[in-house]
Amino acid sequence: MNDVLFERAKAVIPGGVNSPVRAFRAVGGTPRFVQRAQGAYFWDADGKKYIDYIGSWGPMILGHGHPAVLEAVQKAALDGFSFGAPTEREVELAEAIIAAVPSLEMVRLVSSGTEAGMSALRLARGATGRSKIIKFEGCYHGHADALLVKAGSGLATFGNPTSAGVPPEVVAQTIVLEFNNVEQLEEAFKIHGPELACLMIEPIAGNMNFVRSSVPFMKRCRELCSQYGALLVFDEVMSGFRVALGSAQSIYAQLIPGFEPDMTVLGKVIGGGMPLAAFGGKRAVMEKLAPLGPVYQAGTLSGNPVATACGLATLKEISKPGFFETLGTRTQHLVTGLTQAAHAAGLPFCGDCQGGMFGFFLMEPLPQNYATVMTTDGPKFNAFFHAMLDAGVYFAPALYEAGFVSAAHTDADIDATVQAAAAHFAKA
Ligand code: HOZ
Repeated sequence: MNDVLFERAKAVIPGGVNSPVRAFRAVGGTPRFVQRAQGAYFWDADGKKYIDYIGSWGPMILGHGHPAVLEAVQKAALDGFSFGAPTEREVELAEAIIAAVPSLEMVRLVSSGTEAGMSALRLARGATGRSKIIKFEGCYHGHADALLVKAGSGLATFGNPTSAGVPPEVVAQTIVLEFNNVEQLEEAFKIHGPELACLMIEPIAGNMNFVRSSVPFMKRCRELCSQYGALLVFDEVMSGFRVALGSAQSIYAQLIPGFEPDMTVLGKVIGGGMPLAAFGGKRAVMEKLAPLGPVYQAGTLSGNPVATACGLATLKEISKPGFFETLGTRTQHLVTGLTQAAHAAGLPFCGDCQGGMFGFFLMEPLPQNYATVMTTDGPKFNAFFHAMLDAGVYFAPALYEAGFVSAAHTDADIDATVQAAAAHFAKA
């Protein structure tokens, strides 16, 4: 049935998918068409059950169909799908986001991570009156033109890190540097510092698998942005409310006294699986946005009443005491289990995780930048991916994507996953 659906899809949708990584092109085979999902599992069009480690690429932190979220969404849907006018729920969600992330004084709600990143960039340029920006190789900030240079995720998967259709003049102001390279960073600021509107970074890069910014690197990013008046923009679409309630920035704040970014881009978890994202920062910057200021940004579905209900119910659940401790322990259990299973078979393997987000590499040691991530053995990963898929375990169908554990995953799910991996490693 998956094959039949894929053939039908290919006739009417480019590549048969509405987002390239879903197509299984990198790993080969037929994408699984999802029929329904519950908790930590989904069932494909053939009725086969999978343990889901994608969770819609991050949003489903509570697992699928959490009763409190379902109830909130059902109630909201009865009140109306979309009004194009403000609602109390948008205010509540903005308040909840700000309460959890101290660097945020104001946020604007939008519908997708791409929209949030693109709008944050325009605001950074409008607020500073500067044009140049720094981004890092392997970091993906959505598919807005200016940010689609040497990006990770689907672009890395298909070996084409800069998209066609992006005019050179549009990216002429985008400076791309190596992730975690302090020397290059300092050099770039020396040359371009006074012209830089912002430095945009995924603090924990989830679009080149899972690579953390080192603490010295992050510290220098902060210092140099402050010194030259550029805004430090954290893209936490993946890591936001996923690695900790206060997002990745709360982890760096524990390691670097007084640390905070100037602006933050959020998505995924804050919508709980509905199309919802946000960008925010200090009041002085955010008040440059229309209707208060000269930087234009708008959206018919922004702050959608059903999406905000879903996001609010999700944030309420993940704010409960101990939520991230339990989730973090379970994710660590998975990464440790997979690592031990590979090592027991004499294979190189390493992984890292934070909260409910993880990555693993069929190599050692842990990569620190995109170039090293790119040296991973693709065919080896593909064999692993398919063995796991056959065993009913759904990891991302691409080397360059992070994975996600939800609160619905049980220790038994993790053990079953590790056992399936061990069986594969023993034969590999
Ligand atoms: N850009 C997403 C992965 N980092 C893929 C989204 C999707 O295919 O749903």
